[in-house]
Amino acid sequence: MSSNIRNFSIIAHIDHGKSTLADRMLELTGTIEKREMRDQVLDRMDLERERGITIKMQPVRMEWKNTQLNLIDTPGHVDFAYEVSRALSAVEGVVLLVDATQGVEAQTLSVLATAKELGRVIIPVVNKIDAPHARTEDVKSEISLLIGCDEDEILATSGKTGAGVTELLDAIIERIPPPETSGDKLQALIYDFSYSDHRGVIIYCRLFGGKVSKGDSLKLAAANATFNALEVGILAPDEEARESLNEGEIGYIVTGIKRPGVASVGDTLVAARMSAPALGGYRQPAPVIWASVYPESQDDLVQLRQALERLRLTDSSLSYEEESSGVMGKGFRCGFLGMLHLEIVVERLKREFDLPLVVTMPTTVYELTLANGAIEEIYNPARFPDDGTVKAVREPWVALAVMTPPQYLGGISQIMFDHEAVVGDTETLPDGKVKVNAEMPLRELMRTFFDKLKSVSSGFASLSYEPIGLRSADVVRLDVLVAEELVPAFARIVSKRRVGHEAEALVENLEKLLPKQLFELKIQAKTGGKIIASRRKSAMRKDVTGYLYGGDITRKMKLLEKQKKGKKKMLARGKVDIPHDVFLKVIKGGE
Ligand SMILES: Nc1nc2c(ncn2[C@@H]2O[C@H](COP(=O)(O)OP(=O)(O)OP(=O)(O)O)[C@@H](O)[C@H]2O)c(=O)[nH]1
Ligand SMILES: [Mg+2]
Repeated sequence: MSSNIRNFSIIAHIDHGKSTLADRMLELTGTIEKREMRDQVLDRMDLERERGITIKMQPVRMEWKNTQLNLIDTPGHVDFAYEVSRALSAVEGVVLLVDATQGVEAQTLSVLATAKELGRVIIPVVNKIDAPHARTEDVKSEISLLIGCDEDEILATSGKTGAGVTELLDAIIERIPPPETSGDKLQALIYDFSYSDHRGVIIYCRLFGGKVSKGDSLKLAAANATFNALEVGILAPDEEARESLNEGEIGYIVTGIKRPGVASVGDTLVAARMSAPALGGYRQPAPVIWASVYPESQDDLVQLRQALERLRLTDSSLSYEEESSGVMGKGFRCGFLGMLHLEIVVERLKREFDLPLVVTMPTTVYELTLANGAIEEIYNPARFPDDGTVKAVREPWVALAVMTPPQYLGGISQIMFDHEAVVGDTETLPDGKVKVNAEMPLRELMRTFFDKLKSVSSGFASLSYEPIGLRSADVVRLDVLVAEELVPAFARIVSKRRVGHEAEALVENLEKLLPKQLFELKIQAKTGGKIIASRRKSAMRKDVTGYLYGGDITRKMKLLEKQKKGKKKMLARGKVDIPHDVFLKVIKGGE
């Protein structure tokens, strides 16, 4: 049976055309009718469609020349590398795409390394060959040097026109081996989930051995939880129920489990009796940055906890822990894989669960040695001591590889200097691009370094990084006061050499973003007990409700009454309402 199955993934640097190529495969194999087709059809979340990026891996079953093809599309953004590694543990081979107009980029190297490490068969492909600036032949030779293959092993495709896609589907059947199976006993690796109120947790898995049918009694090995399969089926790309799933296949199983925290990615699904041993599983991803998320009203705390539990089912790289802060009450300290991940999670919480939230400035972790010798880890800037009780601070650093055409080196050196990078050696690659190796504090990488890199290189430079441990840090806490009240959510930890500049930029930005009040608004930045920057925002000229309601005093009173109620609920706020989007903008701006 499984000799007619091929499991593969498409991997590439961001935007090199993975999802668009998948569209053409779905069309050619007749999986999706042409009239039902839309661009990047596998990008199913609203957020993915709006931003034109893939956030979650997405499996889909196709049929080609009597062979069952299970494709898993993967995201290309560096924050979602964990999705790629999970997808790759469910497949035997990969299609490695390289954009013919861009050539090999930083993430090309890192996804290739992941595929090699796992011993996956690699089919190299030059994509976007239709594009006016395609350098198909040059890029072929870059790839052949990179992976040490012959140029004639490299395929050429266009996800836009469909050129070369038939040949690619044939090559997948020829070059990628059918799944090897581990025997008759059920052994399925869980690589993802979804959740529905009616059906509970829905498991997405790859069967390495055995078979699972509707009604079977099953067990999650690590969680030691049993359940009956309420439904089994495949994703095409919508769920399609089947009688059973067989060894080597990829599909879904409806569990009915509604308790949170039972199912985890990387667990093995086995038969409830006579069970096979668990499979290898996955490494837990290590969060890179943390931010605290508080409900605007403490009444929503339980709801926020539920929302996070729910979200974690579909995003296993999110981690969180309850915490409480004096001013803001109870909330959650959440760990993220990067700034984009943070932004996506906050946006999803807001949209999918409709919760007004306060999110603190994201920060990396700091290891403090206190005057009494005790060692403490700080994840929340508002808790960073500001009173001289700290003897030493260490913070995480990363090793960075930047690939760029040489003409942008000047600009890149400048931003590296601004971001406290220690620049190492540079190499010139076969295509003339330069690879710069450097080390920098993770804090500085998170301070919009990536956006600046893109802008000084007109989008041509690319970046990958990995953690290299803790180093000593020269940082202080910077506080913000609005109308003479501390706003803990705006507190941040900044390097001493930049504190003045950062304070100025911050008050200036807030002056722009905060809405006018009925009184003159004071916005101040403070460090070590001293105000170091300050701005005043002038008061509103007249009562705006006046003209809106044409003097209808009862309606106006009602409105004011309503506002008063709203305000009472808002624990995180003082005299001044700080709108949610201001929080988000300040955090995103990173300055
Ligand atoms: N000219 C041309 N443009 C393409 C082709 N394939 C994709 N594009 C364009 O490239 C952009 C990115 O395409 P996607 O398919 O979303 O790329 P991706 O690799 O899935 O991106 P991520 O999932 O975010 O990493 C879109 O604007 C596409 O229209 C192609 O074959 N030719
Ligand atoms: Mg995509």
